[in-house]
Amino acid sequence: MKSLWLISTLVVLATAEIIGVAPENQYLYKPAEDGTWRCLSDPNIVLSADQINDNFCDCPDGSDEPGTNACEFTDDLPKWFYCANEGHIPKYIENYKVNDGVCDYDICCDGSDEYASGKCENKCGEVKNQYDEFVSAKEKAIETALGVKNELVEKATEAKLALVGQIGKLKEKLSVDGSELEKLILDLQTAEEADESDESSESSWQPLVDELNGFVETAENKFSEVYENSKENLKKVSQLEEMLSALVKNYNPNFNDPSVKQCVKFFEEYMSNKKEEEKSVDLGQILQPIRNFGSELASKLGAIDLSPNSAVSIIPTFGNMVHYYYEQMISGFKPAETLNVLEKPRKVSLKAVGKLRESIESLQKKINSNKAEVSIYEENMQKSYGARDILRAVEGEWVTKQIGEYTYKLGFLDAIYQDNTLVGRFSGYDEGALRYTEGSRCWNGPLRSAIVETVCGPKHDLLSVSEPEKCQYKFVLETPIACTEMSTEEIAAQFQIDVSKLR
Ligand code: MAN
Repeated sequence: MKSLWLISTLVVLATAEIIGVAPENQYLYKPAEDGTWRCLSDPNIVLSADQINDNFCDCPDGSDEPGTNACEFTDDLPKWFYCANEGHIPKYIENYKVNDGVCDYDICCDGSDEYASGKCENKCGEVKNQYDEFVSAKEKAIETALGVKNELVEKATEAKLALVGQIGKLKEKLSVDGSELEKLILDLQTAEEADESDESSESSWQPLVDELNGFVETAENKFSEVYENSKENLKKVSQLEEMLSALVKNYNPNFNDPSVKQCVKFFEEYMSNKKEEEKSVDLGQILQPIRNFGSELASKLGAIDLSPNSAVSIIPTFGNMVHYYYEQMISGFKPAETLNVLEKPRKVSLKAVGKLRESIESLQKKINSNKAEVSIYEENMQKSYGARDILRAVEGEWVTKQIGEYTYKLGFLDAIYQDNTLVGRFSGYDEGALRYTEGSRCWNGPLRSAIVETVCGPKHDLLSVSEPEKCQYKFVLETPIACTEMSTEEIAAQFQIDVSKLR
């Protein structure tokens, strides 16, 4: 009964149009004048026109059965049935789904895939509504997401510019510091050379120092001799004074001797004019300043800075040193004042060399740290952060979501964690996917790693996670980063009918 219905239906359709064939291909099924028809890929096989859609497969390419499932659907020779879907979008369905008792509204909303039973009523109106809603919602979402993405692009551009600026500034500093360093090194060389020549001049002073020491010794001896003589003379004067004192005390004033009287008068005048007895001075004490001066002068001569840059411009001559010594002696061995040029010790230049070294060291440290910073930034500039460097905009951002038994945390340019287990560290971004590698080792397995596929959406959201291989994870992340302009066809391709909502 059913097959009778099928045949009669097909006959009716045959006169009008070939079922399962799109209007633009109907001409391929036009029979010849003599009522014959040839298989499309094998024109040698001649059939009669009523063998088309007779539910028997005659042509090897299956072209004689576009409206039935009589010819087998294979991967290398798929067979498609055309659904007109009047009022909505025409589509093709696999021929094995034709008249299989299932209403495939996601493809044939008009129910024509079940034309034999006629059990599937046309729902293209409802499906179209769902589709229109989906498309407009999707277009809106894409628009919003693209807006967010544009902001991210701006942020990324700013971040990159800031980085370029930072590198520029650091390089400028490096160049200034580099010149400063060169200058300091030159200064140091000069100071060290001066120091060396100072040392050599020190040795050239040595004979002079030796001569001076000899002179001091001779002077000491001579002075001791004079001192001893004067002591002897003082003793004689004192004896004479004693004798005259006895005369003054014992002479007879009644005895008129003018010579004696004049002598007594002179002596009394002498005694009254005489200063208080000078304290006796120890010779060692007197000689000590001479010795001190000698050794001080010798050490100062050794220490004097005679370098070309030295502040010491007057080099003492032997003559003025002798003069100094003489002055010292006659001024009661007071500390030296006249040769204060000798007060300029070499320590000043040593201090300057030390200071220069310190400055060079700290400048070198600064330069090294700035160089390291520049190389980090330059390395960063080389990294692949996607078109227009968009990932720079999400640096430091994390997306967290509980999926199944774990809480996943994804840091864009950082790492992914499964609870506290490191799944991987960010290692690159290409073909729209983020890669994370070098995670913690899987028990008896490899280091954990992940691929994060991105799909367009207005916000960042982890949609799913799977583990296709042990400890190798696949995440699906919704993010504006993945958004691009989409054609209506591309949006339509994403539409999936919600059969549960069909009345
Ligand atoms: C943990 C998780 C899993 C992983 C096993 C491997 O349980 O990281 O994802 O498969 O370790 O031992």
